[in-house]
Amino acid sequence: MATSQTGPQEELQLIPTNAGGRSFAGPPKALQSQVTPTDLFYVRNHWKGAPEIDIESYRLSVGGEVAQALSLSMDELKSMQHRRYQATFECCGNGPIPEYWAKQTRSVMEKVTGHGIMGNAEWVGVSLADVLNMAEIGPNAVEVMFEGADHGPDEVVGDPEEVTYERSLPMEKALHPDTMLAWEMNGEPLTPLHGYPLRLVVPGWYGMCSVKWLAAIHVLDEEFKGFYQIERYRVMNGPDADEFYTYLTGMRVKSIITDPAPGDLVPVGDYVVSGAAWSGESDITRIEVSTDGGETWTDARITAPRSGYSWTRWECDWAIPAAGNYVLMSRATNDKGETQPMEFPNKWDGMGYGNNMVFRHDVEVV
Ligand SMILES: Nc1nc2c(c(=O)[nH]1)N[C@H]1C(S)=C(S)[C@@H](COP(=O)(O)O)O[C@H]1N2
Ligand SMILES: [Mo]
Repeated sequence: MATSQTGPQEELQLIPTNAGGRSFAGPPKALQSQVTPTDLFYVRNHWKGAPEIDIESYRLSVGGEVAQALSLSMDELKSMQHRRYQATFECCGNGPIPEYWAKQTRSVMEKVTGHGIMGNAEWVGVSLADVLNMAEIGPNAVEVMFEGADHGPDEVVGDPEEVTYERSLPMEKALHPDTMLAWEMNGEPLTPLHGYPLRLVVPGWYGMCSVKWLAAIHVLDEEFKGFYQIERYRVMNGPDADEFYTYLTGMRVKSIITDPAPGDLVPVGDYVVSGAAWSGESDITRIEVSTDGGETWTDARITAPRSGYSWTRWECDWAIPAAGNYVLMSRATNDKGETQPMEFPNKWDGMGYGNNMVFRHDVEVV
C-alpha cells in the first residue's frame, strides 16, 4: 500500500492563529493519531498566556444556592473518586470558511486553514456531581456557573473593558456523572495553557463550555447572563427567524480527512484515506467518502469506535487511477439520523461558529 510523501521529517508544532498570541491551532498531522499529544493540542485563550495560580494557597470555592459552601484544596479534590475518559474538544470556531464567505466573516480564529482548533485527549478528575452533592444543592438551583481566574478587556474591540471568563451549565449537564473537574490531561498534570491546576471538562459540548483555571463554582437561582454566555458562542437562527439566537452546546455531527494531510503528495495506486468523525454525545453510525468532489460516495469503515467521548476513527480504500488534482470529501451521520450539510449552515450569521459542513479536501496525486 502506498503512503504519501511528506518530504524530510517536518517538525510538528502549534500554529499561531493570528489572534494576538492568545490562541494556537494544532498542525493537521497532529490529528492523525487517536490521542492528540498535549504539546500539539490547540490553545484557545481570551487573554495571552495563563493566569498565575499559587498551588499552595489554591482553593476551589463552591457557593450560591447550596446548603454547605465549600472551599476545596487540590489534595481534597484528588482524595475523591477519580473519573477517567477520552474526550474530543472542538472550538466552535473550528473549520475553514469557504472563500466566498471568509471575507465577510468576523472570526477571532483568523486565517486558520485546516481543522486544528480541535483535539482528543484523556482526562482525569472527579465528577462535578460529587462535588455539588457534597455542597447540597438548594431547591432554587437553576444553573451552575463556572468562574475562571482569567479576566481583562474583551479581545475583539476591548469592550467590555473588564470581564472574567465565566460560563454556566444547565443543572442536567452539570449533574451528569461524566461532567468532570479535571487536573490531568494525557497522563500529566494540566499545563498552564490548558488550565492548571483545575478545569471543567464538559464532554460532547463545544470547547468554550470547559472553563479553565477554575476559581469558583456558583450555583445560581436564575439563568446566567454573563458576556461570554450570551454575547458570544451563539449562531443566528436565520435572517428572518422569530427566535434570534441559538446558543451552541453539543458538537454538531462532523468529520474530517486526516490522511492524506494538506500538502501531501500522493502516489498513483492503492491508497487508504483516513480520518475522524464525532457528534457530541451521539454515536457516529456512517461515514461516506467522495474522491470526485461529491459526485459519488463510498461507505468508509469504522476502525475505532468512540472511546468515552472521543472521536470515531475511520478509513476508506481509494484506487487512484491517474495523476492529477482530486477533491476529496467526507460526510458523517449520527445515530439520530443527522448528516453533515453540504454548505455552511449559518451563512447569514457573520461569525463562522458551528461550521460542520462537508469540507473540500484538495489532494495532488503525482
Ligand atoms: N478560563 C477560560 N476557560 C476557557 C477559555 C478561556 O479563554 N478562559 N477558552 C475556552 C474556549 S473558547 C475553548 S475552545 C477551550 C479550549 O481549551 P484548550 O485551550 O485547553 O484547548 O477552553 C475554553 N475555556
Ligand atoms: Mo472556543
